[in-house]
Amino acid sequence: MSSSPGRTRTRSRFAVLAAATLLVGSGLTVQASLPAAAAADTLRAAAAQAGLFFGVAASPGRLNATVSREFGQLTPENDMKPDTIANSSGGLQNTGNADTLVNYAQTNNMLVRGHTMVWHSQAGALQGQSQAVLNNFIGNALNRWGNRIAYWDVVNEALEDNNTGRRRNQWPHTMNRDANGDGDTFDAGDTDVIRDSFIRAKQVVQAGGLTTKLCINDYDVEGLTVQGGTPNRKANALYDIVRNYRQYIDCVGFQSHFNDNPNSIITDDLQANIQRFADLGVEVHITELDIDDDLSNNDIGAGQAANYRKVVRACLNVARCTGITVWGIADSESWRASERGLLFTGGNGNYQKKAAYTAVLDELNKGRGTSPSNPPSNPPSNPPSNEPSNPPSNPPSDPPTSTPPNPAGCTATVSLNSWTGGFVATVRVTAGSAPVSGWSVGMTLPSGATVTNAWNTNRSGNSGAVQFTNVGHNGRIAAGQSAEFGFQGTGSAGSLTPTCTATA
Ligand code: 9MR
Repeated sequence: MSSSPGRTRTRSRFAVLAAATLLVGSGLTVQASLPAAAAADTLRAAAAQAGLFFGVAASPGRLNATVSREFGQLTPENDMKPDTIANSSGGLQNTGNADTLVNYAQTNNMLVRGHTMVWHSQAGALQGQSQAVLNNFIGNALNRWGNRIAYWDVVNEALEDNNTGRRRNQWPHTMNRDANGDGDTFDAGDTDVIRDSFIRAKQVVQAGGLTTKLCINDYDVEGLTVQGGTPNRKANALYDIVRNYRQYIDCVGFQSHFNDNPNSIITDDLQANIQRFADLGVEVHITELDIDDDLSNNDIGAGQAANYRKVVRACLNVARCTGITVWGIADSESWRASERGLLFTGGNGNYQKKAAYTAVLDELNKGRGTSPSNPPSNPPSNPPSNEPSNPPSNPPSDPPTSTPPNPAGCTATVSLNSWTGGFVATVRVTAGSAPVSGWSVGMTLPSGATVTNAWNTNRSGNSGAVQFTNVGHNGRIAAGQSAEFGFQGTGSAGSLTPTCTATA
């Protein structure tokens, strides 16, 4: 299972050499996709060559030589959580361990991810407090470490378990108010702890001229689907949050604690899901990666090393997937030691590399690229950047436009997120009083608007009258239920009026 550093280095360089020789020997030119540099022999160096960070979660007691050698980014596993550093008015306390970690990262040229501010768990003295107190804590935490923290998890785990797609029914989310009872929190007088916390964080970042990026982080949001091909409603709900509040949110964390739970498996549409978030213009990170070594109950079937390879490849293939963090160094020191989910065995600084380590290093050394079944990212040439200096308390997204309800068949609604020169449209298809087994949505784009990219749909046409039909996994919709697809375009979308037809 394990290999010494020397053996790993020799093998990696040899593999690259062999690949290059093969191509030249067969009369082909060496492709640009081959790594230009020699294969790196640490995770942090290999990741840096590929243009992303590879990090680890740790506590001060685990800061041994392996950490700074192998990892280019550090997340405090527990030491920046409110139950350690917040008092009941949102002031800071007990920041010693957090300072130790930030100092260590700075000394060793590692990025830091702050973890975490607004969370139902480990809230300590913040538990049950008001948005004003949360806002105070957000400001204090951001300002204490400033640009020494590259990314902050402002909101963590806001969505319920069991793939319901709902927000948690626990503080702080129970503070949300729908003042006029219209089913959303977008009106004057409404509050939404996610939006309001991000608005506060963005104000602090702007007021202080900070470069810190503001992230939302969650688990079981990694694939477009969960086991059995069911749509991942939790991922879709996170996507809606990021789309609606895009102007305050810079990055999305997929925790990626993969295990046998039907909602926590590695699905083949992981890359497509990373891509659709990236297409909103945010950075995507794999933030808490560990992979159960006993996946006998799920439908993946491959070993741990192959599963690690799959996850790393999915990130590498999306340009805006800019970092991967494993949730600990060695199995024995993990929060789920019995599942042996990490890259090293051993403990207390005396670590041995597992096959999963070698697989990750090898995959990182192959660099970025695209697989044929997953087209490259087509990011907006002019991504939304309209962050106001004084953000409004109302949401940034345009209100949905809709077709009239249809008794049977289906209806479609479009939500637009527009910026100068481009837009992202999210289309929700809802079955009427009977289930549908396929659907087709048509709409006419105004002149000058062109679709450049679409996901979760097949489309015909790029401008004028454009038709979108279901793909394999989202054609069947139960009565009253919905599926979503999206597309990105250049120009102005105007107001789109979709028509929906149920197909056989
Ligand atoms: O790994 C952390 C463990 O040491 C703590 O006891 C636990 C307490 O809730 O939190 C663990 O980290 C969690 C992280 O903060 C958020 N996502 C899930 C992680 C694993 O439970």
